[in-house]
Amino acid sequence: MLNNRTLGLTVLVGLLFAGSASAETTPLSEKDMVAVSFWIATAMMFASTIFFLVERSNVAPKWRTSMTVAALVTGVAWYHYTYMRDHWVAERESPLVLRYIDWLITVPLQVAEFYLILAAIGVASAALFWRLFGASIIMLVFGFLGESGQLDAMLAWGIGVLAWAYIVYEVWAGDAKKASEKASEGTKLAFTYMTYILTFGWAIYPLGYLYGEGVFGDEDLDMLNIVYNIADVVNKTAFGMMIWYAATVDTAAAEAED
Ligand SMILES: *C/C=C(C)/C=C/C=C(C)/C=C/C1=C(C)CCCC1(C)C
Repeated sequence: MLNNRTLGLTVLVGLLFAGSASAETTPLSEKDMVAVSFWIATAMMFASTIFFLVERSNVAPKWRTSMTVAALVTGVAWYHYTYMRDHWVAERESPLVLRYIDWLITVPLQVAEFYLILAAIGVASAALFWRLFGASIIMLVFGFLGESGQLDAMLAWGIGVLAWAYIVYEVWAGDAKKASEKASEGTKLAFTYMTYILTFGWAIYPLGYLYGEGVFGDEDLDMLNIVYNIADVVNKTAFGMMIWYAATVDTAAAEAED
């Protein structure tokens, strides 16, 4: 049987091997702030993955799956960031395809994370999961079609925003909010963080898109990438930290009861 520590170490070694695939990097210019933001995001994804895996064994068992999912989100992002940063440094061009491949995996994982929180407050259903999942895929597909120029950029943005707004509506207006009031302190916290992340954390992305389309002046791929990189750190690392914090609050409360 694998214990948590062995599991964590195995994943770490695997990640290091995967990362060495892109170890041959183009020199980094001190003027290239976008590249610097790619490097910082890469390191943060890596560090948070290790942190979530190790901390997993310090929280109550019912929170462990959430910690695992948080680690998968940052782990998958870490893997893609090692390539995205090279793509940027070598080409000075947006790693559009890599970015969307990453989101196509990490966004559904995040939806699964939301689902676990909704399940903890007792309002989750398979139908709700599929609605959130479906809306998130529509959002990403239209974002990709718009950014890659296969569809009118603003039309695609509008459809993407509608799909996102629907997700926001589901978590604010559904039964979840009311049901969460009866939940434990930690679960209540996790639910509140989730609503904030979905509303404010996810809002950073459609803003970054507008920089790329030149809505705020010239088309600005530097700002597009910096904004997306910040958004990823907020939504993946910081959200994972929030889940971890909620889990530790709940774990401490359960221990005090014993
Ligand atoms: C870890 C990656 C995450 C949480 C990515 C989230 C991405 C979004 C919330 C993207 C949203 C977009 C819209 C709301 C409008 C269309 C353009 C997108 C795809 C950037």
